Amino acid sequence: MVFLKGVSALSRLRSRVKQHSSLSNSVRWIQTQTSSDLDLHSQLKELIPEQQERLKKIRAEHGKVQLGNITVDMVIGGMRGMTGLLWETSLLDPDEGIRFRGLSIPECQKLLPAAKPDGEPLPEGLLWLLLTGKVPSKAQVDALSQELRDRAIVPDYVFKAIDALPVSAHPMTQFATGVMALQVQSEFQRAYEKGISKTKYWEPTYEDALSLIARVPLVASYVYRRIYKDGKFIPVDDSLDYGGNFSHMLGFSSPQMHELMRLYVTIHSDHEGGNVSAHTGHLVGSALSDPYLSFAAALNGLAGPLHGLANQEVLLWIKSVVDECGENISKDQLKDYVWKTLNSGKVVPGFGHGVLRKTDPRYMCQREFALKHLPDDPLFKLVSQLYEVVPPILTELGKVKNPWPNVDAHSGVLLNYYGLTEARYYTVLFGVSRSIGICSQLIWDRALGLPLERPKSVTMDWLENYCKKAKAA
Ligand code: NMX
Ligand code: MLT
Repeated sequence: MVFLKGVSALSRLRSRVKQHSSLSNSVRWIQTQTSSDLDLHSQLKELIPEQQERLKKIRAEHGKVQLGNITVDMVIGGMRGMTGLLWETSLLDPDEGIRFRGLSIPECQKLLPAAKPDGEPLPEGLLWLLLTGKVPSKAQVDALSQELRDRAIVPDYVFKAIDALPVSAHPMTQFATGVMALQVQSEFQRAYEKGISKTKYWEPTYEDALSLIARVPLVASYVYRRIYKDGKFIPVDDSLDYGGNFSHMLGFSSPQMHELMRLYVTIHSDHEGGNVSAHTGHLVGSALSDPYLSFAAALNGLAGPLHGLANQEVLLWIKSVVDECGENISKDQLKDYVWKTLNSGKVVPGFGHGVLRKTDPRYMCQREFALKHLPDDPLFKLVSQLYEVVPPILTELGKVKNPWPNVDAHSGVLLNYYGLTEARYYTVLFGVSRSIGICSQLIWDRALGLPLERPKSVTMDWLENYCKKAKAA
């Protein structure tokens, strides 16, 4: 209760800062004038017209070029392999994995500014990269960190909306509810109601997107402390960066956990446009729903077990292995357990992918983190054993297109090692991270004037008739 009051006081204090927003805006404007290279908004403003021209040219010159054929398999099979979306911030190669604006994960680890020498990339740097396509300097990242801190204001009614739910509600339900309550502050909605011209849509979208990214760690940590720490909330530490502060507000102060959080948020931020959460955010945004509405919808997709909830499922499954067989499990025992899972009609969580056909590089960089910091952890050892045991079994099934581990196969054991043991919470961490990719693309969606998304659907009757006619012709 004492801490709840602390949070209320903090948000009241921040509301007061917000009331003086004209002052803080003018301060930001003066900074822009003297050192424009530090201001993300002004960089974007310069970039947008040239990218608008670029897209116009692509359409004018190549609008009728075919990108592939649509087959009946694709229509029935969840649109696999069907190219149908424009997504600027990242691109996924089936064999190589994700590239953020052209940079692989190891390249991001090398090039993006870190909190300490040879440290993990700061997520703010990735946000800058996703938005501008340019690797930021440390000074630019520090300026963006500060901007996010300034925007991290969460009104009390958001916490009250969460408090209206039973503590037993799933953390993702509580988190998505908090994000919906944040929507009350949408600048896009306000501007639209006032009749903003479509040429300016990107500006209030930028405001909402940056504010949303800044605020979700406060909402997410509130949910965590409410459910698992008797409502003893921890206020923001304004001396910390985005990932470090998120870890701090959750209650984890070790420098290694801060580093893990920076890496975690960076690698989970974006995975091109077709995954369920990104696609949902983009689809809902295409109706000109503001970033809060779009991102809340995306979170509801992320909460499904075949998508983001898989990280929860992995740790629960690993713990069920330990409960049944102990930590020193033999390879044969592990094989039997995997078959038992499959024979009971379940998937092996953390393995397989809709696009990837090799081990996910997000899995590999987490493995490297574990080898460096927790090589003797028994659960990490179990994850390593699974890497050997599961792929041959999934291959033997004959139908699994990708038997290799994905990002979710590894994240839980790292968090568990540093004391974040509550698996049901893990998807919320994924959600906070994904705000960076989805919101970055939403800004570009509005800047490029992308239209309402509306693919054609057909019925089974339609398919049968079409195929009969095609055969006869
Ligand atoms: N365990 C058991 N069966 C699997 C697995 C797995 N890990 N992966 C795929 N299959 C099955 C799949 O269920 C399907 O069976 P059926 O024809 O009986 O319906 C068959 O293999 C063909 O599926 P694919 O074409 O290989 O995979 P698809 O693209 O449909 O699905 C996933 C991709 C990720 C949904 C699937 O691999 C899966 O269910 N994996 C486990 C859950 C998981 O780890 N999800 C996280 C994905 C990453 N993320 O964060 O979102
Ligand atoms: C993701 O990060 O969104 C997942 O790997 C799922 C996907 O890309 O389809």
